Amino acid sequence: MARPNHYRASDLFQRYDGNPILTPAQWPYPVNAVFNPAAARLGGETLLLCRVEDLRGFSHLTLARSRDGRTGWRIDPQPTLESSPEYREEHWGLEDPRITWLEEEGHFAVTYVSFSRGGPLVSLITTRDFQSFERVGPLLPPEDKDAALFPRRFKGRYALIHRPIIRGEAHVWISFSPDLKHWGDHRILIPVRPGWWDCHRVGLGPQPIETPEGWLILYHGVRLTASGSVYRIGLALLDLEEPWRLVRRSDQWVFGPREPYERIGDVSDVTFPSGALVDPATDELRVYYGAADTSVGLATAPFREVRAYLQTCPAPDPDPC
Ligand code: BMA
Repeated sequence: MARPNHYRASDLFQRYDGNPILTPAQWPYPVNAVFNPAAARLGGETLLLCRVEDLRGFSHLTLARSRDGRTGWRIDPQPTLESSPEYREEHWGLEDPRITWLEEEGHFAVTYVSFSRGGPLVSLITTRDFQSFERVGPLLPPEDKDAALFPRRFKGRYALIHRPIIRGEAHVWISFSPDLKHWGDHRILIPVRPGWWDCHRVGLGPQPIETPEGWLILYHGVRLTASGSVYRIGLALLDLEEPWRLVRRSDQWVFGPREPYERIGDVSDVTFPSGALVDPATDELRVYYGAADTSVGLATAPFREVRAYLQTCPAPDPDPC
């Protein structure tokens, strides 16, 4: 096993002083929890498409907008996207979206979990303006979660990162499609690491972010402990043109539950990253995350430093088991 490097990876990201930035108390209608938001930039504003859990325990998605991505959130007065009987796969609600801008299609792709009677599965909705939406429908069968598209094709094919559970194992996978409808060439991309902080489950965080060195991936890793699961955040780098190749992976987690709003909530000890944006003017990487399945937090890091840190991370062990 690799020796620990003594760089304190947990110093890379800073929590925003005003955390949590979105809470159920701010919501314009009664809700139980607001968490795991997808992020996008549109018309000079930051958009967060939040998972909102209602008082029956079902989730829908509601949009919040802000000029600076930190304060002054304007929240849609009612659910932006909610399940309806027409979409049977959304029987128990919509959860955990991620947003990717598809340049070639000229629209945003919102991948999310539809909670069907047969289990959670990955579905796709497209939109240009976050006012009108088109449901494409399920992409892959249950049980599957934590999915996002890459913003462009690779040798003619779109690529999707997702997290099926197969034989009880929860690794991150990548799959390919010529038309965003038919998926194949499925491969394990980021496996769980037995014994490590991410031994039990791993899942994609926000949509992949392109850098000159490769695709930056933030992922959540879960360890089951005597008092429940702990959800922390790690980093990985994928090859720019062959994204099924995992080039680097952080040994250490870079962020984890520490503050009361991350440690105490509906599900304790959860930091669940799901939206990220890079501000080109300030070189700041902003990561939006669900805190204890109850509220939304913001953590920031100098983008340059995150990329430099990844270069110090080892190439992954080809046989982590
Ligand atoms: C995962 C997902 C997330 C949730 C997390 C912690 O399996 O369901 O929506 O935030 O568990 O409870």
